Amino acid sequence: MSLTLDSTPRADGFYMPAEFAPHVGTWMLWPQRPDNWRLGAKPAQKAFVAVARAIAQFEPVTMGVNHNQYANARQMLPPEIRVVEISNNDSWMRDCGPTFVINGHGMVRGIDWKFNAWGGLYNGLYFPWDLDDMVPQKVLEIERLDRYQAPLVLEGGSIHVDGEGTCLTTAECLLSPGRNPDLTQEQIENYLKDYLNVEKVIWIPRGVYNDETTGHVDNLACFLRPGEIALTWTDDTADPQYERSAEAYDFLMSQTDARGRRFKVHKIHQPNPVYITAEEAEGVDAVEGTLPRQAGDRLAASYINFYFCNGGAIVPTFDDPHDAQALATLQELLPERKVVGVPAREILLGGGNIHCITQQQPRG
Ligand code: KQY
Repeated sequence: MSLTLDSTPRADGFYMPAEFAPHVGTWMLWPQRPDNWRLGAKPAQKAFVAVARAIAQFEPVTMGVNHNQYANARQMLPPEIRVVEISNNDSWMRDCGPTFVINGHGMVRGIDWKFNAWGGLYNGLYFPWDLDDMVPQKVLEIERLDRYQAPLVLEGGSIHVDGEGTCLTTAECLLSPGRNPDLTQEQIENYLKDYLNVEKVIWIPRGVYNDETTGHVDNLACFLRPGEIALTWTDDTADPQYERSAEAYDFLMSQTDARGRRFKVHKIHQPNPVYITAEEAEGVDAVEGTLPRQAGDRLAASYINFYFCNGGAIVPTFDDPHDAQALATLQELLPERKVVGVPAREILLGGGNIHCITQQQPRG
């Protein structure tokens, strides 16, 4: 049975654990829409398979797939990956999927946020998004987990928690007019406190330059452990990312977390600027209502968009001279895990990266 509850996680003693806490598995969705993924999503499907395989070395993976791609996904994915039919508009499980919460007694529930494709009719990235919006309910039904319905438009990529009372987000994203224009910052913060059960929300001003999510935090910064943050960085003062990363660094250094700790911030140098080629742009169908892809557009490439799984960290690589340093630095910072690089340009071309296409289901 999966009930819809009318209380909040905070009222019931549930909270969102950090991504680096133990998982029972990972959820993903299969890419297919030709107006977002080039060449009918064939290259993206291979990249998603590589990510799923990398995660499956560490924990079980479930792939949700539309009915008309079931046979193809089943055949492309190894047998240890569970494939289930879940209708969806696109494949961003981090953003449209449930946020799982746990209590201290082994129980797990899910938060079903409102999803409007990163900005609804104001500046959303495609229309419609009704199938994506039903993904949390379906995942929770499959797992027989109870569901909280949050009265807030929010994607999972716009929040990170340390599991000890602190939430990281960006003002650029959560205060953007396409999401909750009728709510004040204080009201949004109170919802985050009630649903994630956190004590403190850290509002970093802006996310990554040209990020089509309007500045999701998961591309800019993440917790490595309580009190420690990794931040995407560039030393090139002429790069528009420089002032965003410098602003985030200065801001984070001025803050303390819910337990009063000052943050230790580790800079991870970004890849060289990545642009869509003419060939890549031509491979994407032009559809009114979907964000167009144009040759020369700068993509929001960042190593921070990586995913923690049990004993591992799956990190995007870009065939870039900075790849090796990013992997080595993350490995040094996460000695208890195996850091695995997966080529991710095809995922980046769709507007996100490895963190955006994955969703952890925590162990209760
Ligand atoms: O979380 C993300 N980065 C997803 C972006 C959606 C892109 C749709 N084109």
